[in-house]
Amino acid sequence: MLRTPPDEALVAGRWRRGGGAATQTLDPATGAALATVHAVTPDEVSEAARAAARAAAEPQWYDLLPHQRARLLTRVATLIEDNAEHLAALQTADTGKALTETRALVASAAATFRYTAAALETAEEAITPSRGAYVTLSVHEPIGVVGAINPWNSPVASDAQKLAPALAAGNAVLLKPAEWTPLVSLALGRLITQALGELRLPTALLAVLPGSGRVVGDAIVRDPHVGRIAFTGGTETGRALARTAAEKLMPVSLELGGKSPTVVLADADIEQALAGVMFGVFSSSGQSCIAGSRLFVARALYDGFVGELVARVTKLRVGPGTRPDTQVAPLVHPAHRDKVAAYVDLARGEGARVLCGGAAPEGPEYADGAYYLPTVLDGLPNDARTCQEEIFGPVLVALPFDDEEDLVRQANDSVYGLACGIWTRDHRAAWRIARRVEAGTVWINTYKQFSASTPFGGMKASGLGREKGRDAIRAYQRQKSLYWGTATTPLPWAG
Ligand code: TXE
Repeated sequence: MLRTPPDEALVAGRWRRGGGAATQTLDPATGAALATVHAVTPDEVSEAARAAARAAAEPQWYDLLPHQRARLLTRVATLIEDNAEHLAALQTADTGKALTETRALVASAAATFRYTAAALETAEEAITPSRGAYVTLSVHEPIGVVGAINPWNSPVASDAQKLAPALAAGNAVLLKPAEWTPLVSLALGRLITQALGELRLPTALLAVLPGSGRVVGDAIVRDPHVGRIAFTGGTETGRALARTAAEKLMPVSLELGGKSPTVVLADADIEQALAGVMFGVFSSSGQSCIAGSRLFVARALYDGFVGELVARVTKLRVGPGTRPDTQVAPLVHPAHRDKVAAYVDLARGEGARVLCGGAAPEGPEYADGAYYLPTVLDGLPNDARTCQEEIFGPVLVALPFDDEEDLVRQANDSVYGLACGIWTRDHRAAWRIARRVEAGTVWINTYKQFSASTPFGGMKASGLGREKGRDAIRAYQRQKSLYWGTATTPLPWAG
């Protein structure tokens, strides 16, 4: 029996029912109601932000040395590991994702906390080369209060990617989960408050504030105590948020959408490429910013490769996330499934061939869930809307290319620049293409691998800034320079 967290938000260090509107979260596999969650109000956001600012300034937190703050992160990592099955089941119920995927996301959340603790303990400040009678140091200090705003697709992992470095940096954090999927963030918040309590740290260092983006998200961004925003979500939302942040001259990091090219060269290992292309776009039912949703195949291979791909895609197992053999689980919400279906209708209108999928699966086991069949389209030019806009569902569009120039031109002909996959045995071609494609991450003979130690983020309309890696902590700090005079003679104006 799945335990859902109580209907309580974490405001100013205390768990209590939010004073805003109630929403029902749904299990997208069945359409059944999972839990009721009350949103917080803008006044509660303000209360949480004030309390967070006080907590961030309290000596028992502010004065901790890095290795002491790291203890909080390692404790959270252990608590996540101890509760891994529960968190994975909760995320599967809330987002629909397959258990194999949510288990991996929970493991990655724990790894992020553990890695960030190690990075924190080993991060060094700089003594810069002196150019006079002084010693110069460059040091980093917390910002104070950070807002972390996340979407619905991978909450536990995207929460950890922001919370771990923001806390490591010495801040307090206001976390806003997405409207459709608040449960895992609320459960994670409980674990972090437990760790804060055990270490006798102020619980107001974390707030978990469910509610809509328009009301709660906006209140977080505008709050005068909030000095930095870390955002993952849609490009238009990110742009709007950056405009508000500009008024406050507040730094933002934006992890936004993508329409990532995945490229099969003529000499590719076909078996690997077929599996990699399918995994790259259809895992998470395509609801992944890094989904390899535009497939470019060398023209000589095109018909054979796409034909075999379609034969295999039709055999992918579609089912509830809880079934161990499910490969393509339901989408997050019926409304999102309808949006994806509308995109496929648009593709038909643009003249696409629907090679497989293009509909919800039939049968009583799918009737009440937000299912959509994995879909392969082709026959469209790269400037069609279907090839340019992020669909965020199990929809792949295939295009041929003639040569490397043609490939790079088409791959870069996109507002996005998040990721790219290259399948080839030619290491020189892989190198050339990897360096020429505008993408924050390039995978060569692999796809969707992720590591806590490797920076992640987008170019162009895919975002600003990087998450993960050693530098993630620094992105949540302010840099300060210190000059320490060593002269025994007075400055020129003395006397
Ligand atoms: O994202 P939103 P949505 C893409 C994907 C998807 C589309 C819309 O194409 O179909 O975006 O998804 C909060 N001020 N991606 O509607 O609206 C919101 O409450 C402050 C790509 O879910 O961007 C949620 O917590 N916050 C993506 C978060 O922002 C605001 C992942 C994201 O919501 C706000 C998800 C505001 N004015 C969707 N408005 C990826 N790159 O992984 C909304 N929010």
